Amino acid sequence: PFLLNVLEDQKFISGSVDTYFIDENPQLFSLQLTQNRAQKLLNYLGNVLVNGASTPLATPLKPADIRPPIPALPASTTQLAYSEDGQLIVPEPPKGFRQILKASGPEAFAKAVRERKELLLMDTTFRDAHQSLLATRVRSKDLLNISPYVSHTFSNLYSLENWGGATFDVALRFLHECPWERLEEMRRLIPNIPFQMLLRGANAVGYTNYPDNVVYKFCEQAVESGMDIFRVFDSLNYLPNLVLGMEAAGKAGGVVEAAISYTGDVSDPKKKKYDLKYYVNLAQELNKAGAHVLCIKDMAGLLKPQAAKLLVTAIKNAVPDLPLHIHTHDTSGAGVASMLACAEAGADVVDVAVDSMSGMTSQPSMGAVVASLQGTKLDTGFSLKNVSEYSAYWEQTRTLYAPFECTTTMKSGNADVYMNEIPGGQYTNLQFQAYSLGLGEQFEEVKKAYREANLILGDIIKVTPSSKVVGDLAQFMVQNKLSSEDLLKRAGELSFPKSVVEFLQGAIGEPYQGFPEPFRSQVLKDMPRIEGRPGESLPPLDFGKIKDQLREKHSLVTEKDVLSAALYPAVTDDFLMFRDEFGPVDKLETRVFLTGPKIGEEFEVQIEKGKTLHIKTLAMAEDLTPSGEREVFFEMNGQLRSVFIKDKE
Ligand code: 3PY
Ligand code: ZN
Repeated sequence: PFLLNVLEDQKFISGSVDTYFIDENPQLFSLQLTQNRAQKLLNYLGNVLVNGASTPLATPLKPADIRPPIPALPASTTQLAYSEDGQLIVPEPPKGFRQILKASGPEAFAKAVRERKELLLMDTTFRDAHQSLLATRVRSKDLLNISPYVSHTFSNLYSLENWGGATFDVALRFLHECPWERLEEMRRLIPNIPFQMLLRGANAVGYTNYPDNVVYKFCEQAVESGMDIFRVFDSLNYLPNLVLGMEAAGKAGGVVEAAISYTGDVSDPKKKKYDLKYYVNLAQELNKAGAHVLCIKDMAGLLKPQAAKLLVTAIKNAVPDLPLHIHTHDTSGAGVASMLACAEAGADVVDVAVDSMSGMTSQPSMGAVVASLQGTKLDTGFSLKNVSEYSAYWEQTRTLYAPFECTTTMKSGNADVYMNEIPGGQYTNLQFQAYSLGLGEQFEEVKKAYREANLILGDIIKVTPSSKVVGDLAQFMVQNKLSSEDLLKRAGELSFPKSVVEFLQGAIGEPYQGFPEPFRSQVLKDMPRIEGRPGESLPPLDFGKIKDQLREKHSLVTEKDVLSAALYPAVTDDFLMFRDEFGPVDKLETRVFLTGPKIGEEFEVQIEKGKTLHIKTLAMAEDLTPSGEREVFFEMNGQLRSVFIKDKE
């Protein structure tokens, strides 16, 4: 309060006092005052009301006008409560695998997992499920609301996948929230379950290879912010890239879960390139390189039950000591059957998403796997009652994200994925893009072209970012009406998408059995080529320089913002600008964040512990000011406030 008085003092405002103290101690006068942030939020709300959503909405569907009920904690525990200063008090949850990890380290954790006879589960609801079904748009607020419940009810999970992949980029770019804060907040509410992230090897959580020091520093900060298990993959299964990511995760103190991206079909003798020998050999290499856990990452959902049995058995025989964790997508509809086959064959952990966030391009259903194993030696120990309470929360929460629903276009799974091999998240995206062009039938063409593009590129592993290369080439073929034959004939004269050219140059690594020739030479001609691991030839990034540049432009810049900027310079710059202007928009409810409050609506926003704003939207002026602004009126904590918003219409 004293600080506010100073800032509001007329003598101070007029500048007639000596302000050297302020100049020399700017941190004491940070603009992050409650008043200030509240005003920024009103500006945000005014903006959405006057100019519409601040984040692009993919469909005209509106978020539901509901507050999803949060299930009560188990009856034996004290329920959630707030302390006098508004801090959420969460009773201590049961111990989980994280306690073993923290007390005894990654090797002991892996050993405990390996010794467990029952099947363990990773819940992907907080990451891959919404990345696949809701365009990665689930906000921190909705994750945090259900976090205490997860911590208390699902304490026996192997892990909760809640970070990495596309969530980092989308949080900053579209949700205007800091991914690091999300991680730290989830950690505070879930101290017992290991957190798991998806690390794209040398691409970290981006789409391109970064200098090594970026990947190392990223992992270090992730562990410091609460991350435990790093699922490290490379989009070409290129060992040097994988090893770089593994070393970065391991050095940071994380559990190294080394992932083999799966493609083809090991149960089909006609598919020769990626056979059992290929996968077993890679598993052995990853074991040698220091993996604590092995993973089969079936990003497109191609692992049929019969193939699952063969693959799990072969890897278990070759590397018996490491836990084996299986990831899949349910695109074809065979996901539950495959995960059961994996479990039967000796896999230690499988991935599931809670029922209402499962199926189609997401993971197989948690409830279905739990129920299928009840009473068997692999029984997961979870209760269907808890799974269904958790599912009910997500069923409702999902309706807040109606503008991003994949079900606008996708009505069922489709076994054609075995032919086109499109990864889950990309499958949804490509279908959506085709439909938004008004051409449902275009999706059929894109899928056919995707298959052809993959063969032109040499039948490669397809997962972010190599999947984007194939997708870009497929769209290029469809748009320019090029058949495979045309494209190969005219390879020397066509102007290919940038991602395709860079892939052929070696910018994301080397594909198994090399680049496709003569296609590569015809496209590249005398363009430069990268030999070996791309990150090796990139100069280290100067973090100090980035920090200085950010501090020149933005009011509050943390070490974590510097890391965000190292990965996504332009996106982070926009994010910081947005935060400077509009404050903590992550604290708004999802419907209000996306489409703004209704006129007359009253709601609360807790901007920090003990600081709750009571806001009522009163009215919007009908007329514009001479400078084209519209006044929007609010009541905030009982006081009338208004903001002037430039009307962009
Ligand atoms: C990602 O890289 O985000 C993926 O989910 C790949 O499967
Ligand atoms: Zn996935």
